[in-house]
This record gives sequence, structure tokens and C-alpha cells, in this order.
Amino acid sequence: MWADLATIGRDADSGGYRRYAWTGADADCRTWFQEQAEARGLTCETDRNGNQWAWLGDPPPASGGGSPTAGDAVVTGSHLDSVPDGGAFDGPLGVVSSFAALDELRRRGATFTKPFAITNFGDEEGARFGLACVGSRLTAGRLTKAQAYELRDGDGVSLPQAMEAAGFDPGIIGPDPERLARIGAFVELHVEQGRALDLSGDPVGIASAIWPHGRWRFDFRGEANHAGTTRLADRRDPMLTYAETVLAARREAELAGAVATFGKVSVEPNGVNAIPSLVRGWLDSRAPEQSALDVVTAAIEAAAREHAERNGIDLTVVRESFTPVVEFEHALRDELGKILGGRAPLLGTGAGHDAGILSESIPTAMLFVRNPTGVSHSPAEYAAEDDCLAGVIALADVLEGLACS
Ligand code: HGY
Ligand code: MN
Ligand code: MN
Repeated sequence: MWADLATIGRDADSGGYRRYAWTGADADCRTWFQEQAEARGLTCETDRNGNQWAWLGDPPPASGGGSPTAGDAVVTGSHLDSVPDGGAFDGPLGVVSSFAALDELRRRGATFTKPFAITNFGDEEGARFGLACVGSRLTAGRLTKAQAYELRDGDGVSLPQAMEAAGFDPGIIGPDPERLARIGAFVELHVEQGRALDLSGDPVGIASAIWPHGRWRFDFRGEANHAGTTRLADRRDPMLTYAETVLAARREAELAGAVATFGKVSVEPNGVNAIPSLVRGWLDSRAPEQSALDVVTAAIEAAAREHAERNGIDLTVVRESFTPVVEFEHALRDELGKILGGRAPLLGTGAGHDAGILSESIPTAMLFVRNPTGVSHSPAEYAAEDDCLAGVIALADVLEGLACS
């Protein structure tokens, strides 16, 4: 299963993955998901927002099982899209482990007493359109159709245009409360994006919370000019203000106990011998509490405005994505702890997930699998096979405890 998926969307040079929403690689991942589902006799459907759901179907009445309207379905899954040159595990480990956990439950002869499904949520990384968790946000009603229609990729292609080109009808996107009302619990397994489990020596952990985090676009507008003939005193160079802002971001993050990253930048006209007219920088900032995140982002923007003022640069700042703090529901979190017999420590994370977005609508929980280096959003992302198998067994134990007799 893992090997079949591993070749999809992988860049030969970097070894990283480029599985962006509504592209060919995304379509190939969706085909892979459908094949895995159908090979297990699951009914695969794609919801109005492009998320894939593979249903085991309703348990036979004899088992006293619920029905899809009972609101007690147990769902597990994750996402298959990636950041640019992302690693093999972020997302796919959760989806592959879901299918493997079902195989394990069948090997155990477990009997489902609740409806069960495996999901692939679309566009979790927001690598193409800049907003994280588009598929789950739409379904949870945390992104409106109008807002989704405003999303553009770097080539100016809108989200609806991209969906249409991929054969999906963007006209039907929107909240899906009926679907969420069928679900009693959603559990997402994910590779840890940090080293807490490596430090504690545990193969599997349970999520306690997700830090509040967001993405802000800084547009620094200056004056294009000749790199060789323009006196320094006559320049309005936005690259200078951008650079000063990047340094300010690191300083303010250290002061606030937060993290701040300018990982993406675009320059116009992007010529070696031309002073830029426009530099766009995207800030990703996160903090353990909302108050710290507010402090650090306000301080970074204030520093940027001060430098812009001094350098004669026009600055606009737009918040493109934001996710408030997530405290996973204690009852489900503790149920997982009980099922795993205290073998899995609780840990927080600075990484966003679909389980975080859905947590406002339904009870959700997460399992983390040890990542020995903590590296993620990189081709170097890695998890040992033994730990991945421990994750599958833990997920099977959890699903058996939640959905089987
Ligand atoms: O950026 C994140 O936190 C997640 O990987 N989408
Ligand atoms: Mn990610
Ligand atoms: Mn992820």
C-alpha cells in the first residue's frame, strides 16, 4: 500500500512531494484511495467539497448496530496532499494506517457495531491556494462558498476553476452538517511533527491541543529601478524592508515564546540587476496561547511598518489563514488513553490538522507516531517502520474500542 502511494507526486530531484490540490498528482492520490477502499469492499464517495469517504456501510441490524443517521459513526483518516517538497508521512501515514487498521480488525474478527468510514480530506496543506484545511473547513462551515471562490493560486487560477478543471462541480461546495451529524468520533493518526515522542521514548502519543496559528501576507511596494545606476540614497527598495521584517520576526518570536517563519517570498520583477517594485512575504506564526500570538504578530507588523515608513515603502498586510487554539475533547481523548492503557503520553502540537478544524463540530482526537528527528515539511521526514506498525496497532485498538463489540 505504502509503496503504491510513494511514487505519486514525488519530485525526482528533491525527493519531496508536490501533491497540490486539484492537480494531476492529487487526482492520482484520489484514485489510489478509491482503489484501496474498493479492494476492501468499502463504498467510496466524494462529498460536495471534494473530501473522499470510504464507508464500511451500516452494520447488520442483528448486531444491534446503529444506522448512518444514528450519529455514532466512527471515522478515521487524514489527508494526502503535501506542502512543496513535503515528506512521505505527513498525511499519508494517517490514511495508510487507517486502511491497515481495518485490515488488522478484520484479522482479529472484530465486529463493527457502528457505521465506520475512512477519509481523505482535500487540500489540508493549502500549498496551492494559501488557506489550510480547505476541504474540512468547507464541510464544517468554517469557510463559506464565497470565501472559497476568492482563493487564487500563484498563477491566478481560482479554486472553482481548479476544481472544474479536475472534473468537480464547485457550484455545490458548502457546509455539510448532515454528514457531520452522522459522526460520533473522528480519530486522525499523524506522524509527529516534533520530537516529544523521541524524547519520551514512546512510539505513539495522544494529542492534547493544537496551538493557535495563522498565515499573513506582507506586500512591500517600492520603486523599480536600475541596480547599477541608482544611488543608494535615491532608492525605495522593498527587499530591504522585507529583510528587516524577517529579522524582526525572529526577534519578536524569541521575545514572545512563539514561532515565526517567512518561508515563502515572491519578488517582482525578480531580475538580478533590477531593484524590485514589489516583494511579497508570507509569515507563518504560531504560539502556545492566543495572547502570545497576538503580541508577536502585532510586534512584527509594527516593526515592518516602522521600517517601511523609514524606507519610503508602502506596506499592506493581509491575514490569509487562521486557526484558533484547539483543545481536543477530553472525554474522547481520555477514552483513547484508557484503551491504550496509559501506554501513550499526551502531547500538544504547533501543527494544524483536519481533526482540529472538525473539533468545533464533532468529537475528534489524534494519535501521533514517533518521528525520530522531528523533521517535517521536508523530504527528510521519516518514521521507523516499527513505530508506524505500533501506530497501526494503536489505531486498531482505538477503533475496536470505539466502534466494535
Ligand atoms: O501547517 C500545518 O500546521 C499543517 O501541516 N497543515
Ligand atoms: Mn503538514
Ligand atoms: Mn498533515
